[in-house]
Amino acid sequence: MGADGGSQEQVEIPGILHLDMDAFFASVEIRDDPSLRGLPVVVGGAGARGVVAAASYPARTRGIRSAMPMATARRLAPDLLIVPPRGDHYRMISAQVMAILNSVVADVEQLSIDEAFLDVRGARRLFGEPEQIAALLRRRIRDELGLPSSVGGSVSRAVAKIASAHAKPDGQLIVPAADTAEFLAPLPVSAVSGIGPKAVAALEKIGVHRIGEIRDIPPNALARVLGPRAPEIRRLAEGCDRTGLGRQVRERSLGTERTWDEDLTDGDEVRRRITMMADDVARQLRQEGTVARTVVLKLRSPDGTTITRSSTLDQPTASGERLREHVVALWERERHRLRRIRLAGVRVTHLESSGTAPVQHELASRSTLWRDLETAMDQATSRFGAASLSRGSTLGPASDGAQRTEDPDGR
Ligand code: TTP
Ligand code: MG
Ligand code: MG
Repeated sequence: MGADGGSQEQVEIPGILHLDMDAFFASVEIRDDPSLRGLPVVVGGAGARGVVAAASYPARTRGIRSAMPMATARRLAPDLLIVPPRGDHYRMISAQVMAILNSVVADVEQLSIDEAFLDVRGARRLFGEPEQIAALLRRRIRDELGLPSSVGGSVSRAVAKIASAHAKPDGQLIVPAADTAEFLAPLPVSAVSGIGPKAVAALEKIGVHRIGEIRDIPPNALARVLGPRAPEIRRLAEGCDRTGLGRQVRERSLGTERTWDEDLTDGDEVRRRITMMADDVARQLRQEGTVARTVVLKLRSPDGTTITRSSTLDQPTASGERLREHVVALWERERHRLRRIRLAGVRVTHLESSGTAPVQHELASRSTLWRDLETAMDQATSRFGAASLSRGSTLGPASDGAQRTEDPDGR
């Protein structure tokens, strides 16, 4: 670790923490009424249609879980103690928990009422290594609020979340970067947040039960089962995920679209327009320091028929050249469906901060070339305005000689 110098070393510190309160609503009720301690307690509606919101750990040893019908819980534990929920009270205590986290760590991203991600890499000088910071946070929550919590730590938010679940109840587990794949390997695939029952069933069909087995599945087969998230989940299984905070905004998208007064009927013209849009979107990505994993092409004909097609990249990118390749390929595939185009749009989703996204290793020299070129274009654009520059292939035949001619019909 740390062989590649300062910033690499910084990335390899397991300083992404996930803190989650243990049996949150139930623990609050037990704190406020100590006679409940050690008993099978649930918080939830006691009526015929009641559901378990939270179950104390003694209730869990009887098989009781959140979201279970109360009738089922009662059957599992006839001595069950049911406490009606007090939403405002839990929200107030949640705010107290978050205040403690924010008093120690600058980068806190609250995820739900009882959990947050923290990036503690900047807090080390003041408070020590991630293990010590995790212990400090848990101790303060215990001392000041009388509540148990658990913390997981890793180089990646996804692994930190798995580690906190692993550490429960009332524990902490910090997974060093080099041990990540080994830690994940024996865990069931359902431990990965976002792999739901459907994906679990599909993975089982191809013989994958544990996270480690994901590594043995060829990329194409995995993509068929997991869709666009396949590359991300493979990287996770390989211990290579480095996604930090701020990914909560991932459903954000960014893009541009245009409607024309006169329909576009010339396919090459459409192609030039969407190429320019891809460049524009890439420039927006670079301006805000993000990279995108998915690019979406939208086309509408005058009669309102709309086609939306997306393509997932193996590596997230902010390169106009990469986006262009995908958008043009989508267009080539769909162009026979729409004779006239009234509206076209290019949009990117699955955004990540470019600081935390994996570096693009493959095609290093070519993509470096493009990145340099595109950075130069950004600088020129900010000095002279967007109209001053566009790539050769958007300009049509005259200037195309300067470009590589990957374009199948050469214009
Ligand atoms: P969780 O953190 O998912 O669960 P938990 O804190 O009860 O237990 P754990 O120790 O496993 O973290 O949810 C936090 C609170 O959100 C939980 O105490 C009650 C509420 N909640 C519901 O109301 N319904 C649900 O289905 C779930 C999962 C949680
Ligand atoms: Mg919890
Ligand atoms: Mg939670």
